[in-house]
Amino acid sequence: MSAEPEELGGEGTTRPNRVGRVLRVDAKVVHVDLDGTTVQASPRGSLFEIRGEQKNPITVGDFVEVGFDGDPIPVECVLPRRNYLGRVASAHDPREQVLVSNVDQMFIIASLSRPGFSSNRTDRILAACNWHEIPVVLVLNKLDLAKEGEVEAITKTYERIPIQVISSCAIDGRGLNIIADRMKNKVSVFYGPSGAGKSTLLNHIQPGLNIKEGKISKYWKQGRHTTSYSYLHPLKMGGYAIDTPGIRAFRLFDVSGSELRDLFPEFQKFQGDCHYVNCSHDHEPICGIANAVENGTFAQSRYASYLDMLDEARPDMAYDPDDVVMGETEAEPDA
Ligand SMILES: Nc1nc2c(ncn2[C@@H]2O[C@H](COP(=O)(O)OP(=O)(O)O)[C@@H](O)[C@H]2O)c(=O)[nH]1
Ligand SMILES: [Mg+2]
Ligand SMILES: [Zn+2]
Repeated sequence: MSAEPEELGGEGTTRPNRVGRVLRVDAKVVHVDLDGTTVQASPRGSLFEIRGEQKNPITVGDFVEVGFDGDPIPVECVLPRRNYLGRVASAHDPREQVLVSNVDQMFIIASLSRPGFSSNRTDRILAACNWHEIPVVLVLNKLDLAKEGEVEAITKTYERIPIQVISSCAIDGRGLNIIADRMKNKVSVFYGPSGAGKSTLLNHIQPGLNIKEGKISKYWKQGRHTTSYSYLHPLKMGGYAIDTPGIRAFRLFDVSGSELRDLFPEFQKFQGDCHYVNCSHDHEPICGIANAVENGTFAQSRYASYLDMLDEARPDMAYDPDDVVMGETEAEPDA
């Protein structure tokens, strides 16, 4: 027999929870899309107990089950994620903050001026996307403000990795078709520093979204955040775009030194020249990466980003001299 008709739902009958998708997360409520209607729901307290090392139990893009009873109605559970993007929550909170989930691709929106391009920030996000196996496109926005040769130099560095690089101008429309073509029927995240043009680009790609944009002013350097929460926007062309607030710092969560090396795919080409198989490309005397940086075949900026992240990486257990490998040598008490 099929389930009870809804009108009969009362005490003693159980109605199956409805599955919806999280559009936005506020402090107390989450906005959930239920078959085209947005409802506000409140996470069950139990969701906060099972999150482990994660700061937030629910994020934008999650599929959730919501119940019927209560005001606001409860989010009962979060369905397993296909993927997600995470980082260290903040300098004061070492837990993992989950930024978005269930996405097909990330557009790192960097700007060429106001704010200027940061290779360190770009490389950090790029490494995080590699870690979480999220395909990436790098967008160099504000093409109208680019210094001569800048676009070519940055493009060359990132195409070597390789990733796709699109230069764009949200003011005159250059590059927008290429971005839009890639977004069709996909879930895309727009991520990058505040003021890079994420919201402006999305407003052009889908007129009518009416996302608030930052005003041009001499105070832009103070980093006013116009977009203060992430939002999953359904797209008329098919798919979704997630607009995010600007980021300042980005630290990879729980990645070890050797794992970090694998997040720089260009190392592969040169690491055969390293003297040590497990070379950290940091202090070793004969290092293929350091050589390549010296002779200009590996970008100095990427190498600097790597060393910066290596400083923060979790030590590799296997190389920790105090670590006892299980089952091999049991530490003997001093005789
Ligand atoms: N010159 C120029 N300004 C842009 C471009 N794209 C966006 N802006 C401006 O940059 C400011 C910040 O844009 P906004 O979309 O709010 O950035 P967001 O913080 O990344 O969402 C706004 O004043 C935009 O008008 C561009 O391609 N060229
Ligand atoms: Mg914005
Ligand atoms: Zn090396």
